[in-house]
This record gives sequence, C-alpha cells and structure tokens, in this order.
Amino acid sequence: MSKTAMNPTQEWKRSDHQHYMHPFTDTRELGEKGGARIITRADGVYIYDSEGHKILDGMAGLWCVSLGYGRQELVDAATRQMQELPYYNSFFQCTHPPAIELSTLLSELSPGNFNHVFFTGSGSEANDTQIRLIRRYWDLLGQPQKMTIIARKNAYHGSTLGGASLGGMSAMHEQMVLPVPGIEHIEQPYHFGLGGDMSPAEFGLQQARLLEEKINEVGADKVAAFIGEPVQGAGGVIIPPDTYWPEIQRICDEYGILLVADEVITAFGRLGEWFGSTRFGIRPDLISFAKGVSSGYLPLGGSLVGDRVAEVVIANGGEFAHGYTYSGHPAACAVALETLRILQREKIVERVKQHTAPYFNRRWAELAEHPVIGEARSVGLVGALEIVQDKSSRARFHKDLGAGTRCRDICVNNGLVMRAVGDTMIVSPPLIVEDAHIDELVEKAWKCLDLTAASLEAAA
Ligand code: PXG
Repeated sequence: MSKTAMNPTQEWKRSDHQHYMHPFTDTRELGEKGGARIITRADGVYIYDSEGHKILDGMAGLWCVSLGYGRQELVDAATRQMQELPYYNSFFQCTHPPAIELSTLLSELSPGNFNHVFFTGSGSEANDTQIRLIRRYWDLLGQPQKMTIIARKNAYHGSTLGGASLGGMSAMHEQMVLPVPGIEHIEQPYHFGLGGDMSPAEFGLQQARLLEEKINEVGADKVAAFIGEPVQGAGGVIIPPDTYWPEIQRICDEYGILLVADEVITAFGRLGEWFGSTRFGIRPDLISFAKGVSSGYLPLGGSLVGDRVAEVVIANGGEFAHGYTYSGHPAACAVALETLRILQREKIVERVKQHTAPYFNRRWAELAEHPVIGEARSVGLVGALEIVQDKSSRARFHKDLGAGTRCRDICVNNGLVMRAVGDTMIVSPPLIVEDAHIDELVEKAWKCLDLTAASLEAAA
C-alpha cells in the first residue's frame, strides 16, 4: 500500500494547500487554519469526508445536485455518450443528437415564447452570452446606443468579466476595474435588511420603481435590458415581496426593454415550477440556466432565447459571432437530457410544489422561534435565516465575531452543510429530500444555532 493510501488526509491537505488555488477562498488563511475538508464520496443527500464523517448536504453541492448523489441513470447516460461520441462541436455546420434532443426538450419545458437554446459550459458563460445577445439585438434593430444593462446590487451572475460586471458584488468589482462599461446597478428587494418599517408590499413596489428611476437617469433611449435572479441566491436567498416582479415587468414592458431572468439557481424545480419566472409571474425575453439542468453531474449552462430576440438575432441577424468549444458538449447534454427526463418521469417538480416545499417551508419557519434568529424565510426549496443579536431591532452581532462563518463551521462539524452569506445562513437541499431529511436538517440547524449562540456569548 502506498504512503498516500495509508494516511491520505494529511498528505492531501498538504498538497491541496501547496497547489490548489480554491475559488472564492483566502488560500493562505485556509492552509493556516488546518486546510480544507476533503469530500471523497456522496450518496443520496449525504456527502462523506476523508475522515468518514457523514454530512447532510443542505446546499445540494452548490445549488446544483437536484437529484442527489449516486443516480446511476446519469452515470450511464454519460458513459453511453462518451463511448458513442465523447466530443464533437456544433460550430461548422455540424450538430449531434444530444444537443438536438436537449434543445428540443428545453423548448418544450420552457414558457411558450421560448424556442431556441444557446449552450455554454456554465452560468457565467450563459450571462456573458446574454450580454452579447442583448447588444446584438439592439444593434440589428438600428439602435446601437441602447447598450446599458441594469442589474442589481448584491446580485450574483457569475465570475467571468461579464458575469461579475452584471453581478452586484462589490468585493468582486473592487478586485478589477468592473463593471465593464454600460452596466448599472440598482438596490435589491431585501426587505429584512433594507425594508425598515415598510410593509413588504410597499417595499417591493418601492424597490421595483428604482428601475424606472434608473432608466430615466440613464435615458430610456440608452437602456437595453434589465437582468435579475427571480430569487437572489448567493446574495443570501433574497425573496422579493410579491409586488416586486409584476412592477418590474410593467416597467420593462412600458419602456420596451428586454427582461432577462437569471434562472441558474431557480430553474428546473427549485421553486416548485420548471422555471422560477412562473412562480413570480415574470415574462422574460431571455433566461440563463445552468446547475440543476444536469444535476451538477457535468458542467452545462445556456441561454434560452425567447421569440422576440430570436426573430431579430437568429431569423434575420446573420452569423452570431459567439461560441465556446464546449457549447453543447455531447456528454453534458446527455446527462442533462436524462436529468430532465428523471424530473419528468418521477414528477419531481410537481412533488416539490405539492409536498416537499410546503413541508420544508412549514418546518423552516419554526427556526424563527430561535433566540438568535431575526427572520426565517423560504420559498420552494431555498431558505434563509438571519442571525441577529436582538430580534426586535434586527441588530447584528459585532462584525468581528463572524457569526455567520462561526455558525457554518459549527454546522459542518455537526453533520450539516449550511452556507453563510455574512450573517445570513442559507440552504438549498436536493429536490429529492424526504420529510425525514427535512426534519434532520431543521433539527440539526436548531442545535447548531444553540451552539452558535453559546459560542458567540463566550466570545463577546
Ligand atoms: N447566475 C446565478 C444566479 C448563479 O447563482 C451563476 C450565474 C454563475 O454560474 P457558474 O456556473 O458560472 O458558477 C451562478 C452561480 C455561492 C455560489 O456561494 C453560487 C454560485 C456559484 C458559486 C458560488 O452561493 N452561483
């Protein structure tokens, strides 16, 4: 037996620290604090680390493993496709069955005005594609000055230059000269954080009307599009009040600007519908997708192109000078096809809507009773908890106490993946969770909040 096989964890941690630059990580600090947890296998809704700990995956990987781990059909779909045709491109008048079948199925599943798909390898590339499509659209219509895209603060649209520019993460902008020209940001519909004493309904309208103000500030003749996640995910599961999206839709319609729904997290059942837009009454012109389309088993993303844009860019626009080596990768498309067929066959989206989400929403709401929780909100199968020092004033713990990361670390050490965004804890479990898993999630979360409260008290 090799030395590594005998005692792999320490060896792996050392090599990881020396060679692997992790995404969104202070690599030096991680090494100094004992290194990364090494996940070696997973099954169903549980992941296992190299030291044998079993951990409930409350985040479905990174919002993506909708069908849970160990689905043999997905492995078989990838294997079959890799044996048959592991790679070919669709650039130079070629195509292949998985991309044809997947684009056809996506057109069937998406809202009625969507009939075309552009494939990418990720959600970031999907949003870069949207920028290219939006600008091409207005250019072809003879209005090239209409190039400003309005997005929101604290939105997450990816890590490429385009994605990070559309996103409203100030830490990302600070590390580059971002956003790229022609992207503006308005404030987000975060009621708990920004709503003060306003009712959610009033606040939703007020935040939506910021779009109208921004359009007038920039000049309606210069604004091309608005982009938003139906529910902001990485920003902390910001669920807009029900008044928000209808008002955004009204404004987009009135000014004739394109509406892009970034559904990288919210599509394919996450909110109990095939698309989160349906849940919020959004009628988008373009939809970005990734993650759940392939259940995270292989990387795949894309842009669903609505008829309004397709009519101009595809039917009458000539060559669209844009594409990736892995656009429509055959194995990724085969896995995505099988993912969508499993969702259909096992009626998982309907089950989430009728049973799993209502049960999760009910149980999650109980966490609002915890002494350090200022709000427990959820929609579909995403949820957030606001950790506060004082429930009535919503005052936070001192920043230096790092309440969120403290809670996250306590959770993972007690068998639960729950992510921290500042002092907001978030979950997004696999869509296939059973009631018993939801019970386990809520019970572990409560216990970990107790431990967090005690630890904060000791540290204060
Ligand atoms: N749009 C949205 C709404 C996303 O959530 C992307 C685009 C980019 O997708 P890719 O495939 O390029 O990563 C995302 C990705 C987090 C976290 O910490 C969330 C994402 C990615 C990484 C971390 O919650 N979302």
